[in-house]
Amino acid sequence: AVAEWNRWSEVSRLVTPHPAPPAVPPGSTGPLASPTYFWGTYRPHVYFGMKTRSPHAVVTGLMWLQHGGNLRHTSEQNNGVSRYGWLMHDGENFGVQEIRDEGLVLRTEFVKQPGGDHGGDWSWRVTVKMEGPAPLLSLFFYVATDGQGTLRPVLENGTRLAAVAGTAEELGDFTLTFLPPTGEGGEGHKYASYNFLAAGMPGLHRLTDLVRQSLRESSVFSPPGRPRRRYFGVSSTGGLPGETPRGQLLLHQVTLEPPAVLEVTLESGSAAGVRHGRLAGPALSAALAQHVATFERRFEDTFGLGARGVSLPQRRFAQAALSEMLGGIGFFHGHSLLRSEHREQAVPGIESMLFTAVPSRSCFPRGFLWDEGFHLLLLSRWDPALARDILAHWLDLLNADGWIPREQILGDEARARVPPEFVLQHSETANPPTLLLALERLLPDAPLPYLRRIFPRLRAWFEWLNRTQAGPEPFTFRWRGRDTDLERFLNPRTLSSGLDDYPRASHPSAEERHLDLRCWMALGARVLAALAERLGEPLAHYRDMAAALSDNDLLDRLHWAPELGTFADFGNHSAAVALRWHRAAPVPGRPPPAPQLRREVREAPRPQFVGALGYVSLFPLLLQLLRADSPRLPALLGSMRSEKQLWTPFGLRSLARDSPWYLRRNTEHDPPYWRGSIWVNINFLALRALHGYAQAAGPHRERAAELYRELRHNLVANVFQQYEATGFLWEHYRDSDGTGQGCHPFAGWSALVVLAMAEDY
Ligand code: 6A9
Repeated sequence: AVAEWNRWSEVSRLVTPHPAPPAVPPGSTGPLASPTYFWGTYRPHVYFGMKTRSPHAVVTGLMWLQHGGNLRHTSEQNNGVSRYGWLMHDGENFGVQEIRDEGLVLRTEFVKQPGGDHGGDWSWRVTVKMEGPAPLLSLFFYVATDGQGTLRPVLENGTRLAAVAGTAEELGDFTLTFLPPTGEGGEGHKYASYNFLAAGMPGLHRLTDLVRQSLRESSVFSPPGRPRRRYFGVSSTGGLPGETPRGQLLLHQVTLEPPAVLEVTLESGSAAGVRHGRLAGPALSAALAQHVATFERRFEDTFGLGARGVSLPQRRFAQAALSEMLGGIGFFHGHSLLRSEHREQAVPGIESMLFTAVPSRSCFPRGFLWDEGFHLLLLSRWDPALARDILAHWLDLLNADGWIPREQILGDEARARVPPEFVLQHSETANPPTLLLALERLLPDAPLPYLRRIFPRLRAWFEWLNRTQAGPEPFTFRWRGRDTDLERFLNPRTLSSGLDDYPRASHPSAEERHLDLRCWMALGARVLAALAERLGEPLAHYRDMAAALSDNDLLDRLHWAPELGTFADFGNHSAAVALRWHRAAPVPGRPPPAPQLRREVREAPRPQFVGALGYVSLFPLLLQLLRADSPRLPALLGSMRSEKQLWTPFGLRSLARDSPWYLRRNTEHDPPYWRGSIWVNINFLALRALHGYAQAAGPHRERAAELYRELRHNLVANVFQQYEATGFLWEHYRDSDGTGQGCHPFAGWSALVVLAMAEDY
């Protein structure tokens, strides 16, 4: 009975919010407290859309269809949309995006205008042009409710949805107006056909299907004096059968031949008294021009790239990298699905809301814990208040134990984009505490009341890490939740570390000590000590811990591998492992069994240091725990600069070229990931550290300065060159030729290149 009770209480703690007062004060995200952050492009998983920061927000969005092609809506990769991304976005009031889709060029712009008590007004302008022959093009503008609010269509001539009058809880009354299209440059009348759809909204993740299923090739486009053409138009006879609606969808379809300019305005009922005319046409052009000028000025004031003589194409690239991160900020609501060691079935997590940037609008349009710390390094330079707000949202995800799930898959829309095997968040799984890296930067200018609110939560989170990820000996740490299936992987992964397939001890065990985690804990203790000091709270605990974890002799004793000449993990390890094809014995009368790739261990594992030179080995340098006069620095700098090991003309590769795991697959289906590729987040840490060592007096200062200069040049030049060639930032870059790899666009931590360009660490 006692065991039963314990199990029950552990599961219930898992889904109980932490008792500390919320870091985001109740009401502070709403339209009265934060009017300029109420509406935003907080739907990074669609090419163009906006919503409010409300739990059951009204959402707006755009789909388009080149007749004969595919319906476009959610941000994808490799679907023929060869480029998309925000060229300018200030994270608050304005943005300009360019999309290229098989000869079609769309420019999507928005401007917000304050006024009233419900987040003010906004306007959209969508400009479409064709490079090459112009097919018939349909643009679908929609508005939907999800759980609350009502929408009323205002029709013109029975088929043109001229406006939508709506009302919702936090948003109040509003009017969305679809202005008639005009020609290029906003001139003249543009011939167009119209369709409209009013339907029950079965869930936001079903929107694309709903619209696709309602298309019928029965509409006719008949411009005066020209041939008539049939096209696919939405019709209420279509739709998804048998689903109970969660809200309403109203959709306005405009069909025309590019070029054209289309404008949409949202006017808030409560701004009626303060508005000076509608924000459309020439007024919208003027507002956009003014925002562009302000953005340019603010970008230069913040990063000073012009003053350093950075070329215009590189400056445009840097603006786009920052803008994609800002335009990638989302507002999510819902709960995660959790796996507890104490329960068979998935446990629904705490109902929460999260305001966060995302690593990638196409592949990973949701929050990731350690990615966010890197995002905040950049965001905190552009808009410290925004960065503080995002950090506070993350800290409010803390449960009673002090745990924050690594990947935030909140709600159906987010869940629809994740393969089922990745959905469950495991309650023993940590992730590097990079939020503290960001806090270290925010600390000097952050208001005390804010710091006071977040302190208890940071403390609880750090204590959770300290308690649950403790290693086998004092002052050692071990990532929990490594893969346990020993036959399946060349090297069992360590997803919690963020470095997924980076080679660790071949046989996961409780004896392991992980170097990177120990360094993260040293950094965490240092930042908490600084925070406690700023608040006048007791700090001895953190100061002592930081001192112990930064003690270079102790670090040497626990992690310096004399036989390898580097720092390393320690664990039960065999270097003699390989994947081999296996065929089970055939059973008579049955088809021959399919061969399987299985791991063979040719030499028994034993407790030893793990010889896998790469990012993990560099951590004492990366987080600047090594003293500037450390006798270990030359070895680390040497491995960094060696082309046989980590150096490439494009940045530092993740794993040494002479490592047995270099570019090795982990299973038949898992290509190498952190086994050679160049990752911008770690290269950024390297630059930051080299910059630090180049500034500190010590015997290795010159060498550090030299590496710093070369590495910065290589990294920036390659990420820029790949952007010019492909139009995207990428998840990681191939070490042999610098080619962008993995997901794109990936303006998460790859956008840190902006700080490297600005030499702002
Ligand atoms: C898979 C498949 C397209 C992996 O950037 C987010 C994370 C990092 O935190 C981590 O360090 N990425 C890195 O190793 C991507 C993780 C994606 C996991 C979900 C779903 C979707 O199909």
